[in-house]
Amino acid sequence: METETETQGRTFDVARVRKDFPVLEQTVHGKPLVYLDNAATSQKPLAVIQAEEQFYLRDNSNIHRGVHELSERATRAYETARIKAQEFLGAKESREIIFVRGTTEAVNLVAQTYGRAHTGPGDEILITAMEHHSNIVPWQILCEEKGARLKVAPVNDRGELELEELIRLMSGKTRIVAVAHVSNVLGTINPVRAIVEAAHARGIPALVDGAQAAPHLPVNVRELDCDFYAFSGHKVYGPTGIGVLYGKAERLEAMPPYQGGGDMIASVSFEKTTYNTLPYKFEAGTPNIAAGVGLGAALDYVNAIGIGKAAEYEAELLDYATGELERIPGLRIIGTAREKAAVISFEMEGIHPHDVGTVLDQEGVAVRTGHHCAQPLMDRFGVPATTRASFAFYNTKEEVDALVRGLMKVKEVLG
Ligand code: C6P
Repeated sequence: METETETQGRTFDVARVRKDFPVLEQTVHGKPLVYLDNAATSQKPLAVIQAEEQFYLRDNSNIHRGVHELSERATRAYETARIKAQEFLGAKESREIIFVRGTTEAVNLVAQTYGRAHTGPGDEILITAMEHHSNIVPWQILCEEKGARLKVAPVNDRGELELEELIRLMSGKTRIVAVAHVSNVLGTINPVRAIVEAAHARGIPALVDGAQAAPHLPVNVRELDCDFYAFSGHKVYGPTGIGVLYGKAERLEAMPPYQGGGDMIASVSFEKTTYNTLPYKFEAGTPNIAAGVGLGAALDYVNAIGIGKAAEYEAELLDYATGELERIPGLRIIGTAREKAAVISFEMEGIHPHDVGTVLDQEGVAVRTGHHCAQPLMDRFGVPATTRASFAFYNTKEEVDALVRGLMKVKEVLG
């Protein structure tokens, strides 16, 4: 008789994929590790680990500065990663790819440059109720500084964005619309193409927080037509400390620089400094070069897997896990959008999420508990915290079964 994994294997060879992730082959508290905290950070395939290692073993040098062989190699590797990111996002030009530390820095960059240049007293910044703190707080800082107002579009009880309300909130005072492509708590996939279109029809630029989308959905910034798109390397099977801000060239050209320092200048004198061309104008100082190289390897890896195929497989896992969790008495799933990525937040009647997570950990099952950096969304659903299981293409239905067994244990111990 074939196992569940073998059945899945006809379309997606998860057993083979898992071999690429050495970290998955371990026991935790004497139980096989079941890693379901992928929305926080995903695990890294050997190809990524080796790319970073090889960089430090062979090519380590600073970039854009030296004429020597190592510096040229390092520069080539870093700039090749930029082209890979360009292709991954379907951007028109590689100079539209700004390397940053992650999604958080990308949003702060836009708020502090585009935002500061275009926002004044009485203006509005429009976001949604399902944003991560990193797509809320940078805008609040801007609003506070400029005397502007943060407007928030609501979500319904299923955790879907109320699109008509969002569009109704767009006004002549709106300076930017900033929305998550996929919610890190609810898994909701937002209709970003429609949002961008509505914003543009009113002359408003749009930023998309793609932190939870880039690892799970095919993304094409030219089709979305968004002005800015941000994602983090560490969620897309790459290293921490590197991420991407995509911006349309004409927007980036018109923006003031973010930070001052080396590499972002064309010339410096005490009287006047002129700035470098794109993308370097926004990349002051020595970046995380090895992580950039690792991100390039991660994008190669994801392309080889095929993000569309991975998305189909993850959708299958989501269906299975949703069905299994719904059968557990007293468990309520928060976030039941029709368009959903493989993230399941839930609460268990009478049991604090922190205790759920602690018991699951003893069973080898890693989930995240807490407010998931989305406190306003917790308030919207009237909960202080949730337990969240988030899946990647290396997870299996057997691991979903292990989660369910762990939750039965939680009920036995704490229920
Ligand atoms: N969410 C989670 O467990 P950084 O930390 O810069 O790589 O990504 C920030 C971020 C921005 N937007 C969304 C939608 C996110 O989910 C995250 C990170 C993690 O949900 C860590 S809090």
